[in-house]
Amino acid sequence: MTATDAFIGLGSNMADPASQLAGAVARLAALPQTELLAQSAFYSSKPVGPQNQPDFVNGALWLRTELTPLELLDQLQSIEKAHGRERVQHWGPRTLDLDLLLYGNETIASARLTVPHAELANRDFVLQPLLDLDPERVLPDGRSLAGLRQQCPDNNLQKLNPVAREPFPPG
Ligand code: A4P
Ligand code: MG
Repeated sequence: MTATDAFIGLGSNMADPASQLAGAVARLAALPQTELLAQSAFYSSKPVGPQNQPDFVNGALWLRTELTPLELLDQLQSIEKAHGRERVQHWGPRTLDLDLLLYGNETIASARLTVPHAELANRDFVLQPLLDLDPERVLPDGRSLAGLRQQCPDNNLQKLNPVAREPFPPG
């Protein structure tokens, strides 16, 4: 079975967001048939969507996995559930949101899954953590993350204290 590089976006704005993200990183690092290659810095950001909610903390992970995209989505959703995630309001507050941002160079459009993530190009709190991990990365349609970052709206991204594990290139 060949392994595929997958990038996961993490977000939280409830119940101590930075520790929600840290807990999620530990769970993602322990996924079966999956290796954690690198972790971005965490950033605070102004909410996109309803404004009457706290700021978010966002970050991203680089995984190498033998799980299929849907198997990975199942795992992400069960981790969200373990963190007490309840789906109440679209784009509303959440204890933990895990998005499959990129899966290799694949484009997926199915009922449960859109990859690359539908809002990736419009979100500095997704693009900047991805750029931390892989500044050269290009989307399946040929657009570069760096080019998208220059054009996307500003959500007052602030880098938080360095996280325990600094990004490192995959071996
Ligand atoms: N789904 C489809 N594609 C994917 C994918 N690539 N990754 C489906 C994960 N899930 C995907 O998600 C709804 C459905 O999307 C899932 O059942 C899955 O089958 P959800 O998380 O339950 O619903 P939601 O919150 O209504 O929408 P969604 O799309 O997750 O919201 P987003 O786009 O994640 O946005 N502002 C800041 N600053 N930082 C944030 O992190 N996040 C959101 C949520 C809004 N504003 C934010 C932030
Ligand atoms: Mg989501």
